[in-house]
Amino acid sequence: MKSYPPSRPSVAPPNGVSRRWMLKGAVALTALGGVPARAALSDYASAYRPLAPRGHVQAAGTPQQEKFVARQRSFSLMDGQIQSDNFWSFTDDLLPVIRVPQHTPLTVTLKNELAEHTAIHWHGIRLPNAMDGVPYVTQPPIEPGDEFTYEFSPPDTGSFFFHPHCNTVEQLGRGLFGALIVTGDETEAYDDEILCVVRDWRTTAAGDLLPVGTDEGASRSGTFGNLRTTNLTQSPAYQTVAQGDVRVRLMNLDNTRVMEVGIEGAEAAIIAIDGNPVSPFPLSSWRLGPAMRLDIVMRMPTQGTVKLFDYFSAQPVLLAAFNPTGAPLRKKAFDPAPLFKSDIPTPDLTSARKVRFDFSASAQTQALQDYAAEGVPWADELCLTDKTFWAINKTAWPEDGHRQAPAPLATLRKGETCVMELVNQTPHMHPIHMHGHTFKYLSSNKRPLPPHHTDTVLLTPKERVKVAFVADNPGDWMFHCHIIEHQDTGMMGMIRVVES
Ligand SMILES: [Cu+2]
Repeated sequence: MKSYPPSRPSVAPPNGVSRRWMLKGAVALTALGGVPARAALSDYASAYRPLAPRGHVQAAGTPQQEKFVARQRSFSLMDGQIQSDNFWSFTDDLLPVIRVPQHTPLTVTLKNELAEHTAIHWHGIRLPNAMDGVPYVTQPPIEPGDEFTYEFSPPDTGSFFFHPHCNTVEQLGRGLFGALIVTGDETEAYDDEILCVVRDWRTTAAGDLLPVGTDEGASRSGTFGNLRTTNLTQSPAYQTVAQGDVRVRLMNLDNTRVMEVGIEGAEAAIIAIDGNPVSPFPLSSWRLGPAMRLDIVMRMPTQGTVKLFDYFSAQPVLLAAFNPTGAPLRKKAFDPAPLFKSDIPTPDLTSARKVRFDFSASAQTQALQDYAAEGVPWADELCLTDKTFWAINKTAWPEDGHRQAPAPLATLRKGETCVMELVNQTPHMHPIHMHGHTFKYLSSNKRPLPPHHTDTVLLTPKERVKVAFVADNPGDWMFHCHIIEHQDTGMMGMIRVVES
């Protein structure tokens, strides 16, 4: 076994960037000490071309069908450092990647050959409620031996992913996940594209999987893995890419880890956040909680290695390294092609309903599994744990002492704009995700960020963030922290959107 963090190759920071490298390390260290890195809005100022107006309607492609079989499989990663016949995956590829054009009908049939029920939630996709993949809430659990077919046409372009929504610590922890890329957002083709899926694995000394969380982790920042991977190889992953403007689709698909990413050795710009196009602005560093994605364009140099770092660690961790190949493709100064604007409805802030959510520790400690023992239809031992450490508005999922489905945290009328104030009362970070809708980021009391849309808002300790969205998608939608152990131990609720 190698020590943790994994040893990096003996490369020094690129010439000329050592000071920046050191500074960012210092920022990360400061943040680890509980003081989040601060940035001013001016740090995100950009002279690049802004987001392109939608201006065209993407034609749907040929309907696409996928067949998944969730079951136990054997995989060996990192030259055998992780070797287990007890991975759980959707396909014979541990990391399935679906690419589908925007608005194209996508059909995914999931056969469950696990020994427990499962489902697929399509993170960030604004789809019909019945396709959202939350057992008991949007569909019956897919029991062992059963099948369920998901059918939807992704309305938004971008970098998304999917995973189960019960016993998620274990099911996602053992490998039930994949990437969903919805194409059709590029105004000009980039010269190359790279998918970077970053996640940790917890293993025994022998390399077998240890997917379960711990009470200690669940009640704090979460349980961290001991081996870091990029695209299922040991970080850093090395890749050869074209000498031009290269798109990187970076996904943090870890259960727990918050990263602060940056690129050294190339000019780089952020072009999309959680899949949602933004007017390109320079990438200095960007913080990504679990489930968060970032699309970057970098101008590859004619020579030299470009490095993707996670600075949110005692020492910066090299996640990936890119080496240029072929002939130079771009001669003009770096000005990344912007993406097409998304079709996310514009919130009407003048008539918005304002709702405040406080994320805090929970006062509840009672066992909850007796709900399942009593046959409560919406609950079982896979969807509940026997611990509640966390709460939203003092309510843990499920509500204390009630023998009924938890009441919605809020009920919204279809079409109304909701402004949410998300208040983190804890000393920990929480990436807050809502299903079926996409937030417009409005403001923060600590960490002002440029205008963008997002499906997962990272709250730093004691931070207050305001977001807005149009509640245009009827149904019961989960609203929860995406540090999976926090979700599983109470920091989860539901928001109902009703036909007016
Ligand atoms: Cu959390």
